[in-house]
Amino acid sequence: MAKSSGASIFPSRRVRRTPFYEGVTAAGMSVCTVYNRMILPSVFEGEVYDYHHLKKHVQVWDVSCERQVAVQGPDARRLMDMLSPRDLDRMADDQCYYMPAIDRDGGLLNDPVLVKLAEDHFWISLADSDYLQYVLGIRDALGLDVRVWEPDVSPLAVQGPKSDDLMARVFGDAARDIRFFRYKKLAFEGQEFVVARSGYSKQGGFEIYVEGTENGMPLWDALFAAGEDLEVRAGCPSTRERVEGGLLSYGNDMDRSNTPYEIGLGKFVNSPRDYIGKAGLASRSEPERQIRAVEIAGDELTPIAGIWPLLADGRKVGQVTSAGWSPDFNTTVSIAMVDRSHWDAGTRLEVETTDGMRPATVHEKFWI
Ligand code: THG
Repeated sequence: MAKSSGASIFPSRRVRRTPFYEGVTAAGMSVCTVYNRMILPSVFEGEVYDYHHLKKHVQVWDVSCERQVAVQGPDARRLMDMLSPRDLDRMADDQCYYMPAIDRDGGLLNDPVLVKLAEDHFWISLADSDYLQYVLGIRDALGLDVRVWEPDVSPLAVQGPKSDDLMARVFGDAARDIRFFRYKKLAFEGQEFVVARSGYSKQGGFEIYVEGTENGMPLWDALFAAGEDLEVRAGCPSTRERVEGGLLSYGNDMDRSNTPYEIGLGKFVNSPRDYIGKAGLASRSEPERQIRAVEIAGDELTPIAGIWPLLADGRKVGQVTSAGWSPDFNTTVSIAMVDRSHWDAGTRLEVETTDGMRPATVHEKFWI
């Protein structure tokens, strides 16, 4: 008999609830995970239902767990210049940058979105790792005059093809004019929020950086009231959709053993400054392995939890780190780290899944 997975999470201050907790519970959150020590919904109606709905309509996602590290003060830019491999000189005042965060050796510590609020004020929108402590350590070691803290800011994502219509109804037509990875400060009930065109899906959409826990549920309710005829639903990042799109997940697809070059972010290693890790990275710019899209043959597999080894002639040449059945492409799509010797498009491999060996093929590109 299959083991029950019917356990629930014990209430605790260590596992934080979000400002939208009441909303996601009422909307039928059926599975959740923990990310940056905060609840992150994983499933509402069902993984396949949620996936199709995301691609057809519009969803509101509680991604509060994308916590911000706020960096503000006279030395804010000096601190960011130490942390960022990406050149910040041309970053506009209303811009967001996908930024590899690295240690001295070039090992990845996080892959945040950096939001520039002002010359002396940034938010680092984190993936799942305790990067705040690293930032504090660098600040204190260098004795910089800058405040570093976790503000009461909780991103709420609006994703899907009808995102523009829903956002225009709640924030006005100005939302439609926001460009990719840019933001505007838009008002809801007298409160101004940073609203960016970004998000962890390839379906288009926005992220509202909701400041003030008390503002969470009024905004949540307004989005659902305004979007009824758009068939708005509560949603969350979809593993299959983000794997189709090649969106990486820190802790799954990469960790400190990887460099930005290995995960395809070499293009974001371009800062002229002497940032931490510059020398370490310099010797690692020709990686021996890299992220690849890999198609796995056969029918739907038991979900991955951990890694699936990739083999060529019985020898390990990589590992699959994220995978899921794609209803639209009628195959199992995956993200893998593959050795140079076997990373060319079309290379045929074998993957040791939870359900046994399966044929696998390195794809030219991700699916969407
Ligand atoms: N939004 C915000 N914060 C976040 C995420 C987010 N923090 C955690 C996590 N997601 C960080 N990781 C990513 C991974 C991919 C992208 C954003 C954050 C992403 N990538 C696009 C792509 O690869 O196509 C665009 C990258 C670019 O070229 O600029 O969007 O989602 N606030």
